[in-house]
Amino acid sequence: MDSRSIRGAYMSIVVRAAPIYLTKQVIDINNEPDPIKLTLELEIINNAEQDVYIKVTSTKYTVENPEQGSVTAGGSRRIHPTIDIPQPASLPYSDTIDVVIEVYADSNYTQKLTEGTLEIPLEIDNYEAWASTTIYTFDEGDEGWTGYDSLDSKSVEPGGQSLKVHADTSSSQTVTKAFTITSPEITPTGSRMVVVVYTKVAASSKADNSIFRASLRVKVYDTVNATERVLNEVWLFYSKTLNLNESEETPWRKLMVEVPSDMLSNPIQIIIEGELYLYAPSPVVNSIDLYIDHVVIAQQ
Ligand SMILES: [Ca+2]
Repeated sequence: MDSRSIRGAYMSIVVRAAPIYLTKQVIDINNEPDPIKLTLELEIINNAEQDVYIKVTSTKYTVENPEQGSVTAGGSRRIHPTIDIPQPASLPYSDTIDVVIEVYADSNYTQKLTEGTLEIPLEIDNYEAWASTTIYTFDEGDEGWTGYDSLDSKSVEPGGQSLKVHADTSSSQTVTKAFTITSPEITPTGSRMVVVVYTKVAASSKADNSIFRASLRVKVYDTVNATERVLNEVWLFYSKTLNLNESEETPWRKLMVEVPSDMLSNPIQIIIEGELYLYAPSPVVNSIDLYIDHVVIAQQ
């Protein structure tokens, strides 16, 4: 995956964050609980000659799952710390989250080797209430979006629909399916554009020790210059193992990104691309479905 932003190097430990954290993390307040739960995706690359253990803390906010486990010598692993942010009293709300990456030599987190801090700018607002906002619900059809497999009755809006991408195994034990879902052309109307995408994934296993992965990237494409930029990338299933007759469906998750202002000169398209991966240890029909719904294009 394209994880380009190196935000800190601690001895020979490198932390890479998704591209969005280079700029700003936007959070749309709609459907958020209190506290808001912000899950980050960070890649820890351990170039040291010893295994290390990673703990994630913050001086400002509570990290729900601070102890993130080991990263082997010479290896890398993606971690997903969740940060609790109390609902602000008024909107818009701006702050900077300090994400402290602590590196330990032991699994009891007592021998600290080093630490470093990622500063992630944050803005919380009701983007759906911005003056110029389009919401694609897909409840009446695909609304000009392409690249999905079918419309499905799972929906953020009760009784509505979403876009679905499907993959399954049959005789082959490993299946990898890439997909690219593209919006209709969108004309920028102001100086800011925030994009919110609701997504979920569901997997079903017909054999013990089946493995599922699902990754997703949000990109913006300049239709005049034919250039594109990755705005965010996440794993919905990082490496999910299910056994015979087990299934799992995530809740709806929100991907929230701001389109950089220098990409707002020409008509753009939002591209949601990703990869589904399945492994079945025997020739059975394992399946995985990824859903896209309630895409908000907020402008002001
Ligand atoms: Ca819908």
